[in-house]
Amino acid sequence: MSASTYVDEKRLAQRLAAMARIGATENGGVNRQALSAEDAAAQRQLVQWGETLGLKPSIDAIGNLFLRLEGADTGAPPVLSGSHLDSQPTGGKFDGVFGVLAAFEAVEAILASGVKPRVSIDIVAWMNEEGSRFAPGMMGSAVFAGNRALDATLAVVDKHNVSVKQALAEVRESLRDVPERALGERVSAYVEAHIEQGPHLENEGLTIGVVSGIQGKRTFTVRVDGEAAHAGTSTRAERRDALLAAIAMVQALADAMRDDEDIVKFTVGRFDVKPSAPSVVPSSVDFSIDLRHPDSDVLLALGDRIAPICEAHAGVCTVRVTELSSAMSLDFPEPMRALVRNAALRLDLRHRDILSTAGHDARYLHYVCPSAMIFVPSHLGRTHCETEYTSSSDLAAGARVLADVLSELAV
Ligand code: HGY
Ligand code: MN
Ligand code: MN
Repeated sequence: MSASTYVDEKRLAQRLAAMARIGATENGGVNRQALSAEDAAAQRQLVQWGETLGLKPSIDAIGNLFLRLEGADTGAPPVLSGSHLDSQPTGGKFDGVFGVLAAFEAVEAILASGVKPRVSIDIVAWMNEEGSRFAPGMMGSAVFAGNRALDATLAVVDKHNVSVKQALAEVRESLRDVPERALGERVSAYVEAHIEQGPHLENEGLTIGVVSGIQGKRTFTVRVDGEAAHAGTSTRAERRDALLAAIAMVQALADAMRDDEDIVKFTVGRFDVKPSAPSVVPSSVDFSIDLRHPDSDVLLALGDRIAPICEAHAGVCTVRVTELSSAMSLDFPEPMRALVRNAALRLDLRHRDILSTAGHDARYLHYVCPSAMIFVPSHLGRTHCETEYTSSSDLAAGARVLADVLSELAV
């Protein structure tokens, strides 16, 4: 019998519910930001569950956590499957964690099927996919794939000036029994299950999305410097109000990025005003820009307009635009997509090809091995919010497809 037969919907739902209690928010969501105490607790929980199945844990220098089901050929590069355990500050119960626990469920199903895989299967939880505490996101997978330097990544700080290196040392302390593994070992394939984070599968009555690729994304930080002054005594002529300059920049950028088709995605999600005191003219503003487009040429051209637009609206202030990440659109290889499609067909699950407009760790694995993604529906497309929801049966369907794809790749 195929591995998917052994996928247990209830067990998967129970594990997801247990993870959702770690960092649970009052409104039914999750706050489990990268390298927080909650993130560490989730990782410990995963390692404990792995022990019950005899899986071997390991962690690499950037904090990616792996659980290995050893294959018969111990020298062969493993197949990897997973996603991330970190969340947005007001995140949902499924973004990321579903991919990790679907991989766990798939491995448990493969074990139950009695088939010993030829190559090892590593379940992986990538470090800091979301990029809310430490920017940019997908740090773990980018360092693993050699797209980002380890030292520069360890030096990134959060808003309290805590570095990735410091925060990682604390997580490492709580996982001190987990052995270290070399960074960026060879991988034979990667498959990531994830919620769609859009409404299309649900609207079309489909259960599985065969992900065709991921749209491109560029991220920036903008620093606007003015000068603090008294709100009552300083004249308009004297003021160098960083907030007013930053607002002018954001409005001009939003106008420039606006397209009638609503394909360009432009977001300023962080906007920090200093000193943020009611009677002080703002001295500085830091804000983030997240820009996405499926056409890499358009993404490049639009992203290159950001700095000139900011400079044109700086007025008496100064501005510095720094690009944090630049990732072009990508297509997953057709043979990998066919594995997902054929597994869905055999399981009689309604499916279609779909482009991911959200980013995922699979982006970086795509650069080092044949990669694929499996989507399951997101109710009303809600995500990066506390009301994120996918039914247990849809989650189990995604895990079944994953179990059969992993068996094909590893057995
Ligand atoms: O930003 C993204 O697309 C992902 O959810 N981290
Ligand atoms: Mn995610
Ligand atoms: Mn996310």
